Amino acid sequence: MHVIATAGHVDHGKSALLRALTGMEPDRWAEERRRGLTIDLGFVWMDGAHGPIAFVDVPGHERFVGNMLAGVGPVPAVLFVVAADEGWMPQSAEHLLALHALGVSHGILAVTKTDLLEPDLAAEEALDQLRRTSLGEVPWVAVSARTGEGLPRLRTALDDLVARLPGSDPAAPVRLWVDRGFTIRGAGLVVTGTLAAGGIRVGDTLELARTQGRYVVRELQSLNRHADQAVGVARVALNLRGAGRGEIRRGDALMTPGTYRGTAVADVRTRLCAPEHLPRELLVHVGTATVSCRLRPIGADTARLTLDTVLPLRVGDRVVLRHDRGVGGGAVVLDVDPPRLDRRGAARRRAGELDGYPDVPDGASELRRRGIVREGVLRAIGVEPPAPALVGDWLVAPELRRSLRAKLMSLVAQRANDPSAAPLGVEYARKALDLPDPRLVPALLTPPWSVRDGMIVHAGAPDTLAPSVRTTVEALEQRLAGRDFPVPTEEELAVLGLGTAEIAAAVRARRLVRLAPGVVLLPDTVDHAVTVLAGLPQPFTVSEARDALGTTRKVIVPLLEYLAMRGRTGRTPDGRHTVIAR
Ligand SMILES: Nc1nc2c(ncn2[C@@H]2O[C@H](COP(=O)(O)OP(=O)(O)O)[C@@H](O)[C@H]2O)c(=O)[nH]1
Ligand SMILES: [Mg+2]
Repeated sequence: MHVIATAGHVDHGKSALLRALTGMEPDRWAEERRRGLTIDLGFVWMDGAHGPIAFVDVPGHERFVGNMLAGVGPVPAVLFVVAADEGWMPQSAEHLLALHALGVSHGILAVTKTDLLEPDLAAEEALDQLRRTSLGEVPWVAVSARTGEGLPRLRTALDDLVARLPGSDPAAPVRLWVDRGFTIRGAGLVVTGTLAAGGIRVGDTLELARTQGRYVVRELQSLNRHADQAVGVARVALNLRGAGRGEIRRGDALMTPGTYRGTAVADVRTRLCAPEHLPRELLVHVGTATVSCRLRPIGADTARLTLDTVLPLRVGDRVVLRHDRGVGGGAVVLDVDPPRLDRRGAARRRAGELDGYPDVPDGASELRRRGIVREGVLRAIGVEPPAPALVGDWLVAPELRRSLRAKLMSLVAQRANDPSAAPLGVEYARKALDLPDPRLVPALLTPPWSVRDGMIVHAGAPDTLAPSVRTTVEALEQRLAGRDFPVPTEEELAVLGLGTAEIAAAVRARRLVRLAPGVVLLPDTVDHAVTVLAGLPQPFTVSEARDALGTTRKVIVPLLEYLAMRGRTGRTPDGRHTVIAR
C-alpha cells in the first residue's frame, strides 16, 4: 500500500478529485458536506497498478492549517492541487512551504477544473513554485473532476509516483502518529494513523508516548478490512484493549515499547528561516502533533526548542514551525538529548558543536560524540548503530576504545611491575576508566591479559579452580552472556552440573557469588546491578530495584541483603535502599 496526502488552496477541487478517483467520500463530517468545505482530514483509497493507494485529504482553508499539517506530517508523498481558473493562491504557497519544511520530495501536480479554463498558465506558475522546493521537478496532469477528463492520465501518474517511492523498513520500531481516536459501542477505542515503517500485529503491545500507558492491539483493520498484521507504509485502524474514551487522540504516538526516548527539549537546525527572525513562542508540528514551544536561538541556523509536551522525537525528524502569521519555516532535529546551557559561554560552544551535526542522522558521528552508548539508546533517538556492540549492547567509539585500551593496559602494567601488589580488580579498573559497565573491562584487555575471578590476570598465572569446575563455570558464563541481568535458574545450574560442592568451590575462587540457596550470580553481574541501582532516584524500594533490573523478588531480596552487608547499599529508616557512593 502507498499513502499520499493532498495539498492546495481551499476550493481548488482536492476533495472532488479524490471523489472522482476513488468513488469514496473524503468529507466525513455532515458539516463538511453541508458547507462543501473540508475541515478535517479525510481518508479514501483506490486500487493502483502497484497495490492500493490511500489518500489523506487535507483542508485548504487557512483556518485549518493545523489539520492540514497533521495530515501531511507522516505521509511521504503529495498530490498537489491547483485550480486552472484561480491559479496560485495564498494557501497553495503556505502548503508548499510546509511540504518544503518537511522535506517532502515526491509528488504530482494536478491542475483541476480544466472544464473552466485552459490549465497551462496555472501549471506553469505552480511548477515554477514547486521547482524551488524539496519537491523539485514534478510531473503534472490536467484534470476535470466534473467531466472526468484527464483522470486516466492522473491514475497512470499516481502509479508512476508510488513506484518511485522509497521502501520503508518492515523491521523498524513502530511510531504510529495517531490522526483519529474514536469509540465504537461494544468495541471501545479505535485509533487510526499512517504507519510509516515497521509492522503491527494483532496481540502486539504498543506504548502511548505521552503517558507510557501500554495497550494491546485487539483488532486491526487496514482500508476497512480486518487483518492480522499491517506493515508500513499503511493506513491502519487499531482497536486497543483497555483504552477508554478520549484516552488516545490526534497528536499522540503509539510506539514499540522501549524503543524511543520522550523528550521536551531538542536542538534543531532551522530551515527556510533564521532563528532570530522567528518569534520566541511558536507552534511545532511533527507527525500529527501540534505542540507549543519556546525557541532559543543558538547559532546562525541552530536553535533549542523547549516543548510544552513530551514527544517521541528522533534525530532527523523534520518539523514545521508556525506562528500567528502562518507557517514560518521548519527545522530538522539534531539532538533529542542536548546538554544544559546554563554555564557562561555554553551556548556559544554549543553553536560550534551543532554546526558539525549532519541533517541526516549518522551513527558514526553520533557515537563519536557520545563515546560510549547502548545500542538501544541510539536506536531510540533514531540513529542506526554504526558497528556491532563491543560487549553486551555497549558501543564504544573507535577513538575512545583505543585510548581506553591504552590507559587500561598502562594500569595493568604498573600493577604488574609491583610484585607485592595484588592483581588489578575489574571494579577498580572500571572506576579508573569511568566505564558504565564492568563487562567493558575484559573487552578492552589485550592478550595475554584476561579477567579471572574478578581480577585482571596474566594468562600464565596459576589457577585455583579445579579444571572440571572451571569448565562448568565457563559454560555458565557463556550461557549467560548477552542477557541484560543474567541470573541462572536452578534448572540451568542443574543442567550444567553446578551442585552445592561445585558452587562452593566456584564461590571460593571468586568466580560466583552465592546469594541464597539456588541463587548465584557472576561477580560482574553484582557490579552491574550496583551501577543500575545507582542510576535510580535514591532511595528506592525493593520493587523499584526489581523492576530496574528486570528480575524477580527471589533474586532482588537476597541481592540487596548481600549488597548491604558489603556496605555497597544502605537502608533508610523507612526501609528503602540507597547506593553508597565510593
Ligand atoms: N467546474 C468544476 N468544478 C469543480 C471541479 N472540481 C471541483 N469543483 C468544484 O469546486 C468546489 C470546491 O471543490 P472541493 O473539492 O470541495 O475543493 P477543495 O477545497 O480543494 O477540497 C466544489 O463546488 C466543486 O464542485 C472541476 O474539475 N470542475
Ligand atoms: Mg476539500
